[in-house]
Amino acid sequence: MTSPTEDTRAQERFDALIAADSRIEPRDWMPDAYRRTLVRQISQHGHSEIIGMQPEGNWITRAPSLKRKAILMAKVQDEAGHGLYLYSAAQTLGITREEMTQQLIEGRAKYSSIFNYPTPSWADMGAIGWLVDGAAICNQVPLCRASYGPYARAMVRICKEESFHQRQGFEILLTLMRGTRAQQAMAQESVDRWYWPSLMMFGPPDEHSPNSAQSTAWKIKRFSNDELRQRFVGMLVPQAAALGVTLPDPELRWNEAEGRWDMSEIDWTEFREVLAGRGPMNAERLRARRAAHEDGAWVREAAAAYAQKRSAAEAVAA
Ligand code: FAQ
Repeated sequence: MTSPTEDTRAQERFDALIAADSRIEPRDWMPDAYRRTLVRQISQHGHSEIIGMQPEGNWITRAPSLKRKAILMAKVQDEAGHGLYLYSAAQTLGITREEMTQQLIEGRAKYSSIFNYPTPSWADMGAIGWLVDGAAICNQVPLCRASYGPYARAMVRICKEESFHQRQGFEILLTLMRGTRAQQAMAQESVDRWYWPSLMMFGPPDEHSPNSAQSTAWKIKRFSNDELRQRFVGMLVPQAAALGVTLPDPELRWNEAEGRWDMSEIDWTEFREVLAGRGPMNAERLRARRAAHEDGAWVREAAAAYAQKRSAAEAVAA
């Protein structure tokens, strides 16, 4: 038990570290609400990477060439790795990997809305890389400066890999856009489907973002949802022109007077439906994750038995 004076001093130290833009480390005292916010965000982020393997995993057996298959496999493997870094970062806050997995497979945890959409065409591999990884980078580069050390450090490595992913997606779309009319149409159709969901990845508009004020005060978030969405659109416009694809928003234009992009209203009803578990692929994503967990039970048992055998052998040798 700590005394009220000790608690006040700990809080003051925490506030001073945040004010000085220093990092909070796992051994440091932190308010319970800060810990809970980080567990929430980091575990959701980890779940997104893990569930995020499914839409692309769908194309590994059908990639159009051996080279494309190898690249796609490497990308999906990177996503598994990102999930593991993030789960490890969350574990430093006191939650176990098993708890996080249970929350996910029981449908109690959120993961990014974007992974509840289907991938019916090969061009979707390009659109996911260009738009989904592009949005992920925009959101995650500022998280490299998040106040919690293990999260910020995980982000540095993740962002390096995401920027490679984004380029490979762009290159898939560029190849299609330099191809036949049918390939160009496939690329455009895919961009039309992924554009709006990728804008939703940044979260609700600022005035409906309940967590933003506190997360910004704690320097977990450095920019608001709408600021990052604007930055993302600004990044896409010249890239879309280079690709020769049209962004599916007739209202999209630069507003010189206000220094921002004007755009059509995002369909927030669709966003809320996806978050409520009623998106096109929510049920399938959870079913597949649950099945993978159950199918992997023997691997976990074998690994635990091996670890026990090894530590028993080490105890005898010592
Ligand atoms: N989907 O008050 P806010 C990737 C929830 S990784 C689902 O604004 P906050 C890599 C939010 O959790 C993509 N839920 O919340 C890849 C909150 O609910 P809660 C994942 C969403 O936390 C690429 C409620 O709405 N990236 O793509 C979404 O301040 C390709 C109210 O929202 C991250 O997780 C959404 N889109 O801001 C992998 C980045 N948006 O928890 C494979 C880290 C909001 O109170 C292939 N996370 N919600 O019940 C963040 O930066 C923040 O958590 C935000 C949301 C910006 C997502």
